[in-house]
Amino acid sequence: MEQLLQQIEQYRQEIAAIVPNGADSLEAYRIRFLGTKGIVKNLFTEMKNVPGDKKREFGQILNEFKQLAESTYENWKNRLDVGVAGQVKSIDLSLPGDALPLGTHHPITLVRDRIVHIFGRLGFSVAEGPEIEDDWHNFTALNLPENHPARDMQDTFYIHQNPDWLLRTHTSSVQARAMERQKPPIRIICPGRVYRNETISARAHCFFHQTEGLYVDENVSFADLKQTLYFFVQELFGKDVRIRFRPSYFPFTEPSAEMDINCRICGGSGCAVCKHTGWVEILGSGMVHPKMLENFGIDSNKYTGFAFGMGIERICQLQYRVNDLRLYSQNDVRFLKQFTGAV
Ligand code: 2NL
Repeated sequence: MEQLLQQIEQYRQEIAAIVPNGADSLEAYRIRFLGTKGIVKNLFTEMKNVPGDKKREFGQILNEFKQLAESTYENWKNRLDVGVAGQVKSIDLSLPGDALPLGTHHPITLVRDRIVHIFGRLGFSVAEGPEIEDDWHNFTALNLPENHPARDMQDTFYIHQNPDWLLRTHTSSVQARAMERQKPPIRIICPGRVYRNETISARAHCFFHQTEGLYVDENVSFADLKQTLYFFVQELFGKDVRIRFRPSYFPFTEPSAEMDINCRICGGSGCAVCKHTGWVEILGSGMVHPKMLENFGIDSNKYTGFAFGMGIERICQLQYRVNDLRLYSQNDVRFLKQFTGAV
């Protein structure tokens, strides 16, 4: 028994040191260790000489040794198959190389970049800001009063260390920072990730993506808002898209309106996405509240502005028919590789 164990240990060291330099020497290794008259087989025939109470222990050692010999063989085989040119006879150097698989853009990235590109052509530039915000930029400056439900712990992630800090709940905070920083004319588009304290399901997630836009200058009117957003959806969905505006309410705009487009999924005949109305909401918008302009020292008698916000996941759903929000963040390659479209 003692002798056998010593012998196995020697074989182990031999296997660890082995470096086959081609198919022939790998085959020699296979015959020596794994062949029908090879070392592994021989060791197993020794089983009959091992005393009964040691058989179990020795059997285990033998099995481990066998696995080592086999996996070493497989590893070398794999390495040599794709290995250094010329070492293995089976490699035909005249064959074309393997194509490198190309990655794809994430659908959120694709849609975000399309949105940004369309507004870019209208003279909007991209603005970004921090995802960890303070109360002023995320709420107070945007005319959200002290006891607004959005401020509730139930809806907003606050940072433990400092109750003034939170994860931004919309990208409006980026526009707030822009108004703080620069004087009109301001024409910016603000894409980014936002956070809400929601239970994750097919229809809700604790983080998602928005694009908001802001245009402040002299003589900016509601007609500018309508025409800009109409142009935007025509570029995104095609010239035949139809729109309608419905009155709405946001604390930071007055008047406010939500914009619907005719359902691209069913073409208006009625489906689950448009809830059988033929229309789907795609964004909220309005004229920037004068109080907001004044919050940033912008003279609301001289300047007016419009603003809008949309969920990127929502637009993605309309373009690609993704029906479960969780798919966007699960990183399942089977999902991701389907999005090969150009930006
Ligand atoms: C929606 C609606 C909206 C805004 C966002 C905004 C930002 C500033 C000033 C005024 Cl700094 N308005 N943002 C305005 C109207 C609607 O979003 O449904 N978003 C997903």
